[in-house]
Amino acid sequence: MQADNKPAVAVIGLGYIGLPTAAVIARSGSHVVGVDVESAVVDTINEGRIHIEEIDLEGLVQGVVSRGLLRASMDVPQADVFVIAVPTPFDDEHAPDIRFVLDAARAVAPRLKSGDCIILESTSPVGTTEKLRDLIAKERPDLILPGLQDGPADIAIAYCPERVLPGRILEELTNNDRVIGGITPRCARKALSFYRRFVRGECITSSARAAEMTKLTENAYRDVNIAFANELSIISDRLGLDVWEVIRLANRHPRVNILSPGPGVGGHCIAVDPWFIVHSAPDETPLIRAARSVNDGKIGHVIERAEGLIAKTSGPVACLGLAFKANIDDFRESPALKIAAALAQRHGDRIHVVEPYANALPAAFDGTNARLIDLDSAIDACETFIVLVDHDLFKSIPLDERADKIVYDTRGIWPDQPAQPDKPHRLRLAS
Ligand code: SAJ
Repeated sequence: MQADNKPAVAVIGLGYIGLPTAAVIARSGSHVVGVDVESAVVDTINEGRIHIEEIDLEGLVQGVVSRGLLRASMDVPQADVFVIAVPTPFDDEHAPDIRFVLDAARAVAPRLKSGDCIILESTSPVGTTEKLRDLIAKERPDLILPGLQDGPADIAIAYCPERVLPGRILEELTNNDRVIGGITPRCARKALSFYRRFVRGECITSSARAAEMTKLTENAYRDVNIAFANELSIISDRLGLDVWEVIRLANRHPRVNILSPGPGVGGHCIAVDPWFIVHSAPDETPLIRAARSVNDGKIGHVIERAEGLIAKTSGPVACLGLAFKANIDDFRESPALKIAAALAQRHGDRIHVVEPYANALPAAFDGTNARLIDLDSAIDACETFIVLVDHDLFKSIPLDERADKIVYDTRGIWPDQPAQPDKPHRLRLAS
């Protein structure tokens, strides 16, 4: 414990969640050591710079590093609280891979002393926090661990999922409610006293298993609801209806709130986490599994519809956007990128990509003749527009600059797009 009674903290994993978390904790006055296996990441942070894009993060990191409250290291130090925020990917069979969590626990084990608290924040299948506890028990037989023996434990272990939205991470880290699941109620209370130092949202305590399931449930809920919207868009296309109008009208019902269809679901959370639930209860998850398949299937549907449009038109085609969602520079697991790259593979000479967040076309376009161009050039050169991402830049194109375009709008950003006589105007729908 520091002289001012604030806990010394180690944050293991300095990615999209770990780095902002480390910086926010440091801002509250604790000395934080961020640990990462990448030496380049460690060096960057120690220079007060950052290796990821997130609004306001660079200034915060610069401030806490220069005040000596945050430093990065490749080694786990001694600390009072250890926060683990490492990736939990899945393998080819969609089975969760918790290897990095267990590696982190192994690295923490030798540093533990009585009174310490370990908190896992990585999205994890139910039971992972107990596996982490079991690993520590093996590595440190000298310590009493929670839930294994009667009486007070030496170490508190809890699960507290992150819930932040990329692009709003700093605000949501502080203001969102947090679910804090202890292996025992004592563990939960210990972790609660830590989070209260920097979280303004409400902190609710529960068990580690319930907290693990809560995180998976949140993202599966969103996936299922987006799948409903995507299925509606395909039904509307079949029936010749404007899906955006149908949703707008249905949402006027006081208990209906349909999400937005799109070209598919991207990112590393919503398209991944539902599989963790399916994997742990394969026979009980037909709905969650079907949602995944509808959302993944939407990509192929959009490619097929776009192909039809390209076949009916001539001249250059502008694909608007590559990011997995609006106003971010993250292209990983992006449906927009998959669609634009598939079109480029088949019609490279005609495909022009507009992506304000890219300096060059990603590797998926290698070997194609597709070109990255700016929006003004696309407006001048392309008669056909395929909207794949709802970036503000695209939304702001006024009607008079696009009225004569043939538009396939998978995001519904231009509801005022006029029908063109002899042009397939229905393709402006998210069909
Ligand atoms: N999308 C749609 N239609 C919609 C909403 C989203 O097609 O109506 C698509 C987006 O375009 C994107 C994907 O879904 O491709 C996911 O985007 P998102 O903004 O819904 O979510 P993420 O992946 O950026 O962040 C989610 C959040 N979870 C929930 O909203 C339940 C965030 O709070 C989590 O912290 C994050 O996952 C995570 O790390 O788990």
